[in-house]
Amino acid sequence: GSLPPPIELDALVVGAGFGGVYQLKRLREEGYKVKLVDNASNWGGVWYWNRYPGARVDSTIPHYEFSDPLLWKEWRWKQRFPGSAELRDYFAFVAERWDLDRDAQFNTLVTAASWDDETAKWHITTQTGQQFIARYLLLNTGFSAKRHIPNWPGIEKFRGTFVHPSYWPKEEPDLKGKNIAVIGTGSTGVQLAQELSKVAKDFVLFQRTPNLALPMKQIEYTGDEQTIPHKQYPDFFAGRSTSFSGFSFNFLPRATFDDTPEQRRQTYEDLWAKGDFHFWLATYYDMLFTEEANKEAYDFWKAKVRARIQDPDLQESLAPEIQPHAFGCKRISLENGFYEIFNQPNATLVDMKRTPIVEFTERGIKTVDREFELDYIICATGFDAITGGLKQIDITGVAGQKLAQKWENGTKTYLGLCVAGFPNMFFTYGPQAPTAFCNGPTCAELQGEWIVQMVKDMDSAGLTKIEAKSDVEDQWAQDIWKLANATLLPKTKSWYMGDNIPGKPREPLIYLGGVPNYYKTINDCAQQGYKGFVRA
Ligand code: NA7
Repeated sequence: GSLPPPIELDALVVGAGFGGVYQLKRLREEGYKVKLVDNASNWGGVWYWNRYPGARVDSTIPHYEFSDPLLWKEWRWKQRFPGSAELRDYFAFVAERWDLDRDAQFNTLVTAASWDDETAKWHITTQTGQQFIARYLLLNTGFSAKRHIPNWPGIEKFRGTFVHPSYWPKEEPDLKGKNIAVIGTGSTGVQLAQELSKVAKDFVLFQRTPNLALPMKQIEYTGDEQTIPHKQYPDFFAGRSTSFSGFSFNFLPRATFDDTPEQRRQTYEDLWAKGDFHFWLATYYDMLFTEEANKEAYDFWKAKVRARIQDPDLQESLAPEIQPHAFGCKRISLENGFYEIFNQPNATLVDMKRTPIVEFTERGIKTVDREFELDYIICATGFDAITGGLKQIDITGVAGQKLAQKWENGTKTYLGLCVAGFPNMFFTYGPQAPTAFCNGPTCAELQGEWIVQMVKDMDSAGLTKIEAKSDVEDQWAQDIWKLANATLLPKTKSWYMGDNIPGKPREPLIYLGGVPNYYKTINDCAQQGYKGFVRA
């Protein structure tokens, strides 16, 4: 049949995770006509898609929730690190309390958006050809909207089930007693391994790089009691914008070797005992910046982990004698019994550095030295992180310029919020912002609030078009490199640097100056009349 006429809006919000939810709520509150669309069938963003066994956030509660008292006064979590299903329940609760459903349209994939300079509006097209016309295009597509599956030879030959965990079937497959392989040891692979090694007949984990994982220290909440008392919540939430990584904790004010070996050991032990990301993001301030400090942390980590693994070969694969990469410069996962898995007789670790995958076969996976017969292969090989989700939308800016083309040889943004040549388009949790080094809901609120204020300021000034200048964009890219070069991240292969996708430009995809500096920078810009932007 014929398509309905385009829907005219003040803003189209793309993405139903924390970022999009916050913007829909706030912009509507300010009186704007807003719609939110998402390719998923419901709320949750990453938590809609990632429903594989063991899927769980590794930020604690109450870091990982909205700061609105209307919500937290009523909502009760069951775990300190909630699982995917509980997070979806939370989103349903938020949608209900904030009355979001009436402005959401699910099962709607945005495929293209094109800027019309004459009217200063975006024309947005979905997969079904539906059109939206919006003054502002607000992309909250997260950092993992585009899956990555390596092109190993023979994948199509495999007769069993092959799945990327972010496409987990809604109808839970019966994995009990099956032969199961997981490829990849990022957060997803670690979480899957913990669950599936318990139910599989034979379980095989394919590891290319060891995950320098830290003990999660999960807590079950039975009654009203949560780790942080409610009366402390307002201070707690306010504190997120003063922490390097958007949590309630921060780096210690002293350097690793300011302490005596005795004091240092005690400090490490204390951080370790707290679980969570403390050993990563609440440790000596020089850990991510100097090799000696980093190695000291690694050596402590290594001794702790090796003590949990019986087999010396496995010790060497999982916690190598020689530090494999800078600690904390590749995403650390939080684990629950991960290192004990391989003490079980049904579990095998394939160290792909020693025995790489040669090909997939009808029956399973062939490495250089053997073939594994498998029923399930779960390809936990991650995402074209941070930029992939934006580049896969066909976005056309001023004078026909395409976003994907503009970013072909390197990412350019201003403030990690927008792009020169693409007026009135803003994104959260995207490239060159604290993304992934900032707790998600923290960034959703800090960046989201900035965007809402910007829209309001435009209207009170009677302006309709806001666009970053290209010289400030070049400067921002330089700043991003400078901040990164002060750390050990550029020396480490990771998706933070674009290393995981063949052919992707190698560059720091995130802002490493910490949340407080970032927050100050974007707020200063606004206060100085949106310095670096042309507004008309
Ligand atoms: P990640 O963290 O990108 O992990 C992907 C894993 O897959 C990682 O261990 C990779 O090894 C491995 N991988 C990727 N490509 C290959 C190839 N070609 N061969 C062998 N191994 C490969 O994705 P996750 O889904 O686990 O986590 C994503 C984020 O979600 C996570 O960081 C949190 O922020 C939440 P590598 O380390 O590159 O050697």
